[in-house]
Amino acid sequence: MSIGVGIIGAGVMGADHARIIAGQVAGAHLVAISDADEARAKAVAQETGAKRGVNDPLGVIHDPAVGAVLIASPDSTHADFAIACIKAGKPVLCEKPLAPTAAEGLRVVEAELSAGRRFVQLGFMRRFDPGYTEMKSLLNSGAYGEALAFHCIHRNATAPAHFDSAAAIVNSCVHEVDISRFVLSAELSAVRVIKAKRSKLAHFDDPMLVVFETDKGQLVDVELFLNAQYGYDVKGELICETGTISFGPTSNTEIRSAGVTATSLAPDWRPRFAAAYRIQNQAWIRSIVTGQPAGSSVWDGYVATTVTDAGVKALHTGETVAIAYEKRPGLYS
Ligand code: ISE
Repeated sequence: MSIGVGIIGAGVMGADHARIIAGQVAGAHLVAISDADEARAKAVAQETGAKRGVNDPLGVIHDPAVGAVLIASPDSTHADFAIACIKAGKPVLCEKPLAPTAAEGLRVVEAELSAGRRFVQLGFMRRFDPGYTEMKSLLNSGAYGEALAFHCIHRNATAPAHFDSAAAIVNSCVHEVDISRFVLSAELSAVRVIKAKRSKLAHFDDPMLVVFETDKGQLVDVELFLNAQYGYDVKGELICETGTISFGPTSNTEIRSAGVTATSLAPDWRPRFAAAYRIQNQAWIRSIVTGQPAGSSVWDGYVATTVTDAGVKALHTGETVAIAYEKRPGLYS
């Protein structure tokens, strides 16, 4: 059986997902791609062998040949499209973040609760990255004692022109929020944002240090530097009682020349997390067949936006902000 996939959004991530579904995922085929720019949808459809490229997101969701929907449209549209899919009874892989704010994200939780089952997998792809998954299983082995702190580095070469300091937290730091909850099996309970000296090459507060406390008393510190110029660089180092755990270089090829040893860095997250995206998308298709949900849930998406709401407040006030959540419904236990 092959599942017909419809994609909403044919931008950077929509096009990347289309290529992954078409070329690297078993048990699925592309049916339709929708984008507000119909020419872009048609171009991606033609490149990836999808039957049609359109500007009709609801038409794609309701197309009987579409058995599952991948949402990669602008962040502010994720929640409404996810709710339309839940109402249509279609499984969804929704790019992060679930919504720009927790209040909007909660509407998707409520839609799943009304439907009585989970439909949406959130695209926090790092949960499928071999580096982070091994880090989590090494921690869980108990061989290094308890985790005490987690140092995270999140650097982009350049940030898009529409980004501001809040977007750095809502759109970029949200990855660290989800992955630290995943690795530490803990909830984030407070957040503080410290601004560094601003780079002359940045148009918002960049770099920043975002410091979280967890409900287990651990610290998670995130260096966010979205105009680092030199490339895309994500690092994580877990500090445990008897050792540290971090992942190695992501390029296997090392060049030694002219007195220098070099490994290359990806220009952005797509090559850096190529394995994670492929494994994630395959896990999504498999979960539709088995009925066993995979990856982050809508609840995880709501929690992440609750944390980033608090992060934006901490950014504006300079204070440490406590984070409070709704009660977790049984559907997500
Ligand atoms: C972007 O939207 C992503 O999701 C990338 O993974 C992240 O590293 C980048 O900072 C975001 O802007």
